[in-house]
Amino acid sequence: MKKQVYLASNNIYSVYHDNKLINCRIKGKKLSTSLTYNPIVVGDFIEIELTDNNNALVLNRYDRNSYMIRYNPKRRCNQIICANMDILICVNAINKPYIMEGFLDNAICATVDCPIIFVFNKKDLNISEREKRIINLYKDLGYKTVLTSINDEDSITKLKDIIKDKTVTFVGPSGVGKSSLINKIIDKDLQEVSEVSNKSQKGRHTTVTSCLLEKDRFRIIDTPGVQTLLIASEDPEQIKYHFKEFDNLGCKFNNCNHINEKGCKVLEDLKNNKISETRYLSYITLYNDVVGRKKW
Ligand SMILES: Nc1nc2c(ncn2[C@@H]2O[C@H](COP(=O)(O)OP(=O)(O)OP(=O)(O)O)[C@@H](O)[C@H]2O)c(=O)[nH]1
Ligand SMILES: [Mg+2]
Ligand SMILES: [Zn+2]
Repeated sequence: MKKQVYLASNNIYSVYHDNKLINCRIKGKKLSTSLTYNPIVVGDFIEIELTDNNNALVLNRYDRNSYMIRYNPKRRCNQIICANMDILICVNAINKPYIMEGFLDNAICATVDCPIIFVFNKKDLNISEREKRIINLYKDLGYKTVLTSINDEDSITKLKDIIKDKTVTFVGPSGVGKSSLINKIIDKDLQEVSEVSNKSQKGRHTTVTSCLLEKDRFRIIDTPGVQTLLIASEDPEQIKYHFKEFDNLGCKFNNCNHINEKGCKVLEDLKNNKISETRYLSYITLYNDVVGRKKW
């Protein structure tokens, strides 16, 4: 039987069978298809075999249509966060906590084979010039951006229109309001939410495991807040292609990495303010991250 994973925790994967959640475990120790340490994530489709009414064995995992991936520094390997979504919704708050620019760029790099949309939540709070500039930067780059507040019905309707009839994943730092938005969209008090600390302005990591929630025309994966989203280990020479404003073909040499090469079109565009300094800085940080990691 082919099933989709709704919850994944401690190597137990929950799927719906006969309208109830049942627990699945991997048959044997490892899935042959897995290269990351977590072989199955929420959103994955798996082939299962029932062992009784409440339990099943996982026989296989189907190929993913899309996924989100990051580097896990503790385990020193890549980690898949979620799979098979139609849209990745990167949620940030315009205030409390304020936006970490690098996070947005890392989220773009982490999203494989599906579009990313930026939601800026808590628009009822004061917005600073800095936050305005950041939002406009991503809008001008061509990313869909939506400003929301759980207290503003019109903005929730706007978000609903974008995500209905699709499977979407909400990712973002802790405390930005992912679960609050989901509660607004799906059901009043489905997901636990808690206040951002006044002192540190950080969230309290209220959501601790990812889960797929559905109601009517909405299917949303809620994920725990992530403070840093390190780029997955890949060929450092590929990172430049995640930056859509980089004129990779306009460079003198087709293997240019836009770091200190003479006649580099990207460096020229940077000098002429055609490329934002913060975006370029993000690129260099990501590039050095991956190169540095390869050394040890
Ligand atoms: N002012 C304001 N506060 C909001 C809004 N949305 C959420 N909050 C508050 O922000 C706090 C954090 O919300 P959560 O939904 O728990 O945030 P989260 O992103 O799910 O956090 P984690 O589960 O820790 O990743 C709560 O106190 C919410 O009431 C909003 O639109 N405006
Ligand atoms: Mg949450
Ligand atoms: Zn170049």
